[in-house]
Amino acid sequence: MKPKILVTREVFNDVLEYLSQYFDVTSNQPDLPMDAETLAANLADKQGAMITLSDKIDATLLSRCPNLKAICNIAVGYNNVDIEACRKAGVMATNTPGVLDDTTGDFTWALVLATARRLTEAEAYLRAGQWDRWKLKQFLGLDVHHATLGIFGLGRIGQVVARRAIGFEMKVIYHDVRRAVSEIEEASRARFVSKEELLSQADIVTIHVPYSPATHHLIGKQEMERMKPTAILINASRGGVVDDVALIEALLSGTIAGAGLDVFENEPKLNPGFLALKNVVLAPHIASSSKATRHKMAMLAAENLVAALTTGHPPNLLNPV
Ligand code: 8YV
Repeated sequence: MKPKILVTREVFNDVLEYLSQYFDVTSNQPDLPMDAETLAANLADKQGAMITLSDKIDATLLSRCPNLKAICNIAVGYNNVDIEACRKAGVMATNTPGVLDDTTGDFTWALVLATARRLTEAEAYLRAGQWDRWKLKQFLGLDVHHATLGIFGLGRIGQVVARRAIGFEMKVIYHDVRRAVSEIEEASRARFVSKEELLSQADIVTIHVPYSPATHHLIGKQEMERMKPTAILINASRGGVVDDVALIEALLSGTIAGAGLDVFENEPKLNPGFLALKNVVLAPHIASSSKATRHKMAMLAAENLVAALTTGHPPNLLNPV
């Protein structure tokens, strides 16, 4: 008998076909929302699952799934999974590192340019039929070329973002919990600075750190007050790294000039304060969403699941014992 697995969200057909060679697959192709109770009920008799960031895996859920051996996240970030609880329950947890760095880095630049040059604000004005004449001082924005880019987190995605900045002839500074090795600093042409220096010197602050209790509200009221009033803040990492209430206040009061956001606290129910603001570019957590990359992510999660349940050694194991 094939092991039973659950795929919690709609995935590509060929990924399901691949999984079906090894498993008895229950999949949520209609993509119906699954609350904690539905997820637990569906997982109760399964040995494995392919999940997304909306599926919370904690000790309570695991206690209801005695057969579970592997949880494979279709994401590089895994703050939706309690890794320690998985370890205690003997459940392997995996993620999808590497395959989405370039695509997420590209999208970060879409946010940088759209925010700096006020693209969505200008488009809304045009679509509303308000464009009656050319004006010299219309939608004056921030120059990206030759500006100072401040990167929080020079990991895989932060490095991609830094390398893209070379084309804009920018000065790149970064801050991280640990200083990067010199090869990475050279390839990124990035200089290590303190958190305070980064905030006060950067024209564009972009965040590329994972979410954890240590990075909760890494950027809050105080940090925004250290930024230049002309600066913009970009977040394509995780909601919760930025204090959304403080950000809305900073955008309203002119503490900073603008923000480009792909992620929010309490997704998908973002703070309605954002919707009333003109100086913010908003996206529904799509930074990794190119056709090719989302396919690679789903296939890598599937490969992790197959390896976990057939060999016990998935390539992207997060909780080795
Ligand atoms: C995913 C992401 O699309 O990989 C991550 O950590 O944030 C995105 O690329 C999302 O998490 C889907 O689960």
